[in-house]
Amino acid sequence: MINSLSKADLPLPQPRVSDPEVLAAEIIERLTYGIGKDAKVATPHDWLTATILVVRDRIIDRWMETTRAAYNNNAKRVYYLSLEFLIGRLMRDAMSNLGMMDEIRQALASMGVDLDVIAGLEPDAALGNGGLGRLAACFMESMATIHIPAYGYGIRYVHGLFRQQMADGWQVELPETWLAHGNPWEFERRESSYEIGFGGAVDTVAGQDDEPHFVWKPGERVIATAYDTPVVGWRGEHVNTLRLWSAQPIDPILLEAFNAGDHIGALKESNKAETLTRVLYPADATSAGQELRLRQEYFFCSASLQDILRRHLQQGNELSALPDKVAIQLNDTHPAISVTELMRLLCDVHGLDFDTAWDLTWRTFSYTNHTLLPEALESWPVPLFERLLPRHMQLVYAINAKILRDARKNRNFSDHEISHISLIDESGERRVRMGNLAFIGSHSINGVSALHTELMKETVFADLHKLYPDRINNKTNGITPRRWLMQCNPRLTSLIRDTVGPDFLDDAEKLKALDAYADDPEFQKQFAAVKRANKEQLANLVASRMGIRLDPSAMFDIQIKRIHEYKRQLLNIIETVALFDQIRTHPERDWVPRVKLFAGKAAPSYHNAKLIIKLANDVARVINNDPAVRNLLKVVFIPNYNVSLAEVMVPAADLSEQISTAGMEASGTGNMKFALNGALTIGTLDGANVEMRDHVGEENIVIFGMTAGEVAKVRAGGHDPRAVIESSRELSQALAAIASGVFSPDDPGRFSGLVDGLYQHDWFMVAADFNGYAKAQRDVDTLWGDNAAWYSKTIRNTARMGWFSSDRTIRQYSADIWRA
Ligand code: B1H
Repeated sequence: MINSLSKADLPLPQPRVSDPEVLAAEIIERLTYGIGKDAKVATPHDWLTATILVVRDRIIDRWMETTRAAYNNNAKRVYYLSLEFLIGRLMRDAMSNLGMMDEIRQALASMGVDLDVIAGLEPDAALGNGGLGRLAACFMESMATIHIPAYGYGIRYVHGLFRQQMADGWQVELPETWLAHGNPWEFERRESSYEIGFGGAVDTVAGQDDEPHFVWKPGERVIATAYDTPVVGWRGEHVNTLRLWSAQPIDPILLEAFNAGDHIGALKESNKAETLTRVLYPADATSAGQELRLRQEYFFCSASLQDILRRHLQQGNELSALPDKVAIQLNDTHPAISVTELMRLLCDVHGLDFDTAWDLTWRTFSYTNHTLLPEALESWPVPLFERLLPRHMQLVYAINAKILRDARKNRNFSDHEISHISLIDESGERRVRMGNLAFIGSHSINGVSALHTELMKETVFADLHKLYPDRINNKTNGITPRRWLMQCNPRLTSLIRDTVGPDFLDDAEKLKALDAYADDPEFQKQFAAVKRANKEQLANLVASRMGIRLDPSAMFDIQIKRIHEYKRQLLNIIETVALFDQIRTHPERDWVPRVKLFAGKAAPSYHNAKLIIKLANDVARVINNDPAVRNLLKVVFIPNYNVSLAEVMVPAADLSEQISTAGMEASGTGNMKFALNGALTIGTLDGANVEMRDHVGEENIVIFGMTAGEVAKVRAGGHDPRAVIESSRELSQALAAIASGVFSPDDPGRFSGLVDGLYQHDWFMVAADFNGYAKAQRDVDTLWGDNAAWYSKTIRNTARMGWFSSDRTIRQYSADIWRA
């Protein structure tokens, strides 16, 4: 009968209430009618799915309202294009933001189900490698929280980041299967699908005007289908969409081939299409450089841009209004091909002339750079680019010609400068520089910490910065306090609320009110009790997963992040070995009991990173089994680091290790999570550590080591690591022990290569910074001995970290870049 009603008369669904009894009834209903399970035989997974569906219903009401409001206001929308969204588990986040955690807990308990048990079964969606992907997830939550109409666009990888297992202390990679039990959060949108082409050729046809028109005839095509996940902000007021694309073949099966008996050949196309979105590249801060990666990048950019233009036009907007209604943020260069794709759509599909299209394009895009590491800067061999994306290659040349002509004519750029700003790197095999393409195609280029942004101007983008001096700006990263305080640390959240009231829940900067309690002995006691309980929780996890017992009264000293030489887990391990020596040599001294905790994944092809994991495990085995250490030192490498593990480790840290070689960590965000949760930071003046020092006060953070400027100077002027090592007895003895096989008696030479690297070049300044680091660690010991001083500092960290909320970061993007 719906046909006879006008759409305005359609009945609206009943608004949902969140009373435990109603919730319990709904969960049962979902179990029965949604999943087809009798409550009596439902598995914990069934309960999880039913609960998620009930929580999801509450989000959907708001989702529709939000989407409708953006449409009615014809609001400017923000599109965050990212090859990674490291979202982790969603259920707790959603319940907490909707304020229905206690009610759901009660509803489940009334049916004999433990919320914590089923929450622990939710897969950890690891569609990202590390900081860059997690930042995208924090940004999505903050954009919803501060009511910015936004879409995240990415890839729905069937396999996220690999599962890490330890085999005799070595990392082994296993496939991750987050979709094995289905994904109740997502909605497949078959109606939102687009054709994506690859290869083929470009035809030129004469247009009515003088300009030739180009028609790309791709040799291959696949379909991109959208899967939408709602992203709910704090207090559930605004819901945005994370739209992830999945690749499907145009013809699921080639029937002709099948009927001719070629059963494998009949599925070839289908397999090829599905391969496109099957796995996330596990490289972090390194360019993957494979054809499949370029295909992934183009696939998701093309689908996203077609979708964005469709929405823009469907609203009745003119193409000329694109920069007023659409802001597209490129999360690093991974989506940089979008610049040429938008040009292609505007020129070839919508018939705009090149100059008009270019003007709309660079005014619409903005680009965030996340690293200066040369190995991470993406570039594609011209022949590969040309074969896969022939039309885009033409556009690269056309854009390049326009920019270079202008630079030479109007700005008097020299040949040398021209060679640096060119989209084509001609220094060896010709390659397309994606960083330059993203820069030239954007009106804003931002770094992710103050230091990183300055270094960007001085190094990789020095010449482009000279050409466009107004475009580079800084947006220091942030973290969402919902997940990284309220949700992962409910004990601390309650204590803060009981002490200073609830204002900080809506504005993290209100945490400042805690400052007044930093020296209050009673509050210190409560703060310490929270830390202690969180440490017990982590100790339980370690005991149950690894069979290792930890003493929660020891200092928990934690380094968790991707394993990379520049992050210097090696420095931490070497210092641990030196400490081990000292404890055995001077058993009479008053050593502070410490637990050194590590976790993190290494890129599967990164040999030294994998060796560092093995070293951590070898050192752990020897130290943990040495009776002379008398439990004064324990070393633990927890396998399979992911968002959920971080949520347990971050609140339990006393000491946060942020010890990268200065100038190499663009920002870091783990550093912020720890400090917010009341850990003391030991760190270098790198990335956002510099700004953290400014905010928490230099007396409340332990800084050591060379500055970025000093590192650059020493690298240029010749560093003599051998002399440095030989002048430090502690360091040379620790290195000798590692190199000679004290920790690897089964293969004494296992680590000689790692140690040789330190003697020969010490690129990451491990030897150079060792003494400063070791001394800083002893200063930390001294502080630990003074309980009141320790908590006075750590409380001030929590109190002063509010500025690092991603709400602040997003407000800055919105005000300065998106103008949304
Ligand atoms: C960061 C990456 C990255 N920077 C290439 N660059 C990748 C590069 O798969 N790839 O090809 C993946 C990731 N990730 C990190 O971004 C920085 O190292 C951190 O310092 C920073 O905090 C984070 C967020 O800005």
